[in-house]
Amino acid sequence: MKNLPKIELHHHIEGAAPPSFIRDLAKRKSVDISKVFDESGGYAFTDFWHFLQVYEAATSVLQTPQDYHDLTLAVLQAGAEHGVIYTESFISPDFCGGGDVDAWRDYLAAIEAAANTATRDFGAQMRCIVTPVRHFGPDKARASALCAAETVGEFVVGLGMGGDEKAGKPADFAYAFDMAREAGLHLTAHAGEWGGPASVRAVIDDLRVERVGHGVRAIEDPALVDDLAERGIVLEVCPGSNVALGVYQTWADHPISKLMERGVKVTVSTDDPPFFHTTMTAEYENLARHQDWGGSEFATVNAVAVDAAFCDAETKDALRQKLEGAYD
Ligand code: MCF
Ligand code: ZN
Repeated sequence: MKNLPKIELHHHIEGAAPPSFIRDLAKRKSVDISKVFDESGGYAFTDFWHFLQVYEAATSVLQTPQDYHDLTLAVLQAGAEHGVIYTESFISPDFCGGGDVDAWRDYLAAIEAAANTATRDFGAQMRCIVTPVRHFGPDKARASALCAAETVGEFVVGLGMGGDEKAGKPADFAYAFDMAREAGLHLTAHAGEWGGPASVRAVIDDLRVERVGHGVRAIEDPALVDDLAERGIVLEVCPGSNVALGVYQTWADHPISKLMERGVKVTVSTDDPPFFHTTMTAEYENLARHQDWGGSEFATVNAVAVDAAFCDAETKDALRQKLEGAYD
């Protein structure tokens, strides 16, 4: 399973930082973030809202373009060890340069340089989805969307939104998403994790996204499930994240297979792998074990992911070639 080629569409750059990477940076910068770790050295959080706080505290030690360069390289290398050949990563100008376009360009250049090194050295490709943080509010989202619009291209391919689904309403962010769409960016937003099915409906209607981050609680509204299937809206499903954060109690309870059976396009990602003690290999192994997935399901999610990826057609063709026959 480990070496099979995998496509990952939902992945937060800071959330992929191993605890050791964060601990070393904190030590070098003399920042005390000991409270984010448990006794065994992993990230410690009790629920979703605590997770958001720990995420922000842990990643506060990432302060320079060089830090993001080193992080990106480490993260892509770790992914490549689990067969990940293509990643779309959420990166936020709120964390990289405070929403200032010039500073954002510096961070982006460092991240893209690391991505190019990873492609050369590990065969792992990456694209950036500029991602405002919902609980930071619409003004910051607008600044992020401007950063995205100013840097759209081969590497910066989308605008996303992560964070607390209960903060504000999607319509508050429509200006930012409209600006990004007009600049030629693809669109996705987190919903249907803590916000329930209505939150999925809202990002589709008010932000007009092509993909939904998580989206799994759509399963609670049959009409919405039919709508997602008919319109071909793709869900970036992160089962291990959902189980770790308690959206579902067990892997067997997770609705990913039901969504697939109902005709919804689903993909599989890790979200924030070290936070949730997961990897792409672990996601696939748990799906095989608890949801009875085999070659055909794995081939399908990867094919859907390539179709739904925000990169150019040539890159997609090359990915399809790498996936050809891998799950037969
Ligand atoms: O998908 C998980 C859980 N649901 C919502 N948000 C996040 C997840 N992992 C990180 N985030 C948020 C977090 O609030 O995304 C932002 C963080 O501030 C970073 S996006 C580069
Ligand atoms: Zn996420």
